[in-house]
Amino acid sequence: MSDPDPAKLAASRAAIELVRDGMRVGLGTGSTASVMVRELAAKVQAEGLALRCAATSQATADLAESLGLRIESLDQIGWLDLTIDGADEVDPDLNLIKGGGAAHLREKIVAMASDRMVVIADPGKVVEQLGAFHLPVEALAFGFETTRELIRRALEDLGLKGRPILQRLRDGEPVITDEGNYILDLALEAIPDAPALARALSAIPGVVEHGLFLGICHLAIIGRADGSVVEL
Ligand code: ABF
Repeated sequence: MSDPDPAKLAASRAAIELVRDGMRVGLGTGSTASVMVRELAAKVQAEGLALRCAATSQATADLAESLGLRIESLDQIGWLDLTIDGADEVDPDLNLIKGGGAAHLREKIVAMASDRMVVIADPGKVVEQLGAFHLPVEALAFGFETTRELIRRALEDLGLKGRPILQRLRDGEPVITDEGNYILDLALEAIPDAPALARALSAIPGVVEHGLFLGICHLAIIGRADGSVVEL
């Protein structure tokens, strides 16, 4: 594997300093979380820590297990002390957009099952207002076009620009999540009232989960290319 991005490495190293022997830890998804999982596996081995870990995606579970971390289901562990995950956007109040990696459903469940949810990111993820990044919405395949239309109408009611676009792989096939659902990306440019949008999306029956994480994150560790970090 090539050398990890220094900003992601700095954030990851600072975050795993929070991990103590015996902790129950949620492992995030994405390239930043992958760097953290590698660092955590090295720490566990070097310090002989006993951890119980739950993963937010099959990809993360596979990576963690390949590095010697034992993954259990969230229900086996029950509750977590700490979850460390990436994000697509972080605002000054620690509200997030997540789900660019199509894993936000499991990520949100794991985050909300944690005493502490810590985001690791590089400075490019820090924004004044959420919304430049496309907001992912996981939707059931059943009645998918109805769900898309209901989302479109909800956006219109809220005066938001943008339309729901089915997320596709390079070969044109729809992205299918770990739970077998589709992802709709909402290209909104800006989200002036994130709680109102979150409520409207959650009220649509075919919406399984959206990527707005409001009031869930406790700490964001922003790594910089020079190896330093800032905390939000
Ligand atoms: C997960 O991975 C997601 O919720 C977010 O979409 C993405 C961030 O990925 P990366 O660290 O690769 O930018 O944390």
